[in-house]
Amino acid sequence: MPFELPPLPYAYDALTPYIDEETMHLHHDKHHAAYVNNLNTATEGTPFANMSIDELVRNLNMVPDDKRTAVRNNGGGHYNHSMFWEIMRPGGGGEPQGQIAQAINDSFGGFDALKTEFNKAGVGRFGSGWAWVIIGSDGRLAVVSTPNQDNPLMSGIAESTGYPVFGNDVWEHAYYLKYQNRRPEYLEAWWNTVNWDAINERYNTGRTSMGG
Ligand code: MN3
Repeated sequence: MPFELPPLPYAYDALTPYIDEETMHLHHDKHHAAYVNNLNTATEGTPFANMSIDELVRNLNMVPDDKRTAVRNNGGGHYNHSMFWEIMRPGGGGEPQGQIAQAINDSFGGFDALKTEFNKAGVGRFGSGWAWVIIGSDGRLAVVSTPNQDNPLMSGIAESTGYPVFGNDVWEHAYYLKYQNRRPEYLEAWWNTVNWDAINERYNTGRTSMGG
């Protein structure tokens, strides 16, 4: 099978009390696994099966019409969740570190302002989707949100495009067992899980890929 479910890079209970163990099992072992399986079914026997997931979500316009929706939803799901596990860690959170800290100050005027804008984007996403911090075409960071499993690499398809430095999953499957309908509480608590080292790595990758 060309696309594979990456193992969770820490224990299932490692993000407690912010994200509970049962949610992590369901989210990784069932939801993410389903995106990978469905993506493999949709791309089986096609050249898209040999692309990296990054390349695939950047080139959805190359996918034939009859497969594009399946690849958009499940390829997006695979990319987004692979990113999501990476940019969290046990003992995470705190103030931004490294180059991203400066970029946050330059683009938002400070971390508190970023959190306010990001949480608002997450609360404001009707139904299911993601809140993101992207590198925009002007090279600055910006907060956007996308519906479903779209992501900002899907140029020509997503509502907002750019390089996704990090994002938070606001589908109910990400938080409902612990937070029920309290999405704002989940968004606030989630900052205690972020892995600034991994976010700095993605920031550098994004700057390189955008030619800046
Ligand atoms: Mn999810």
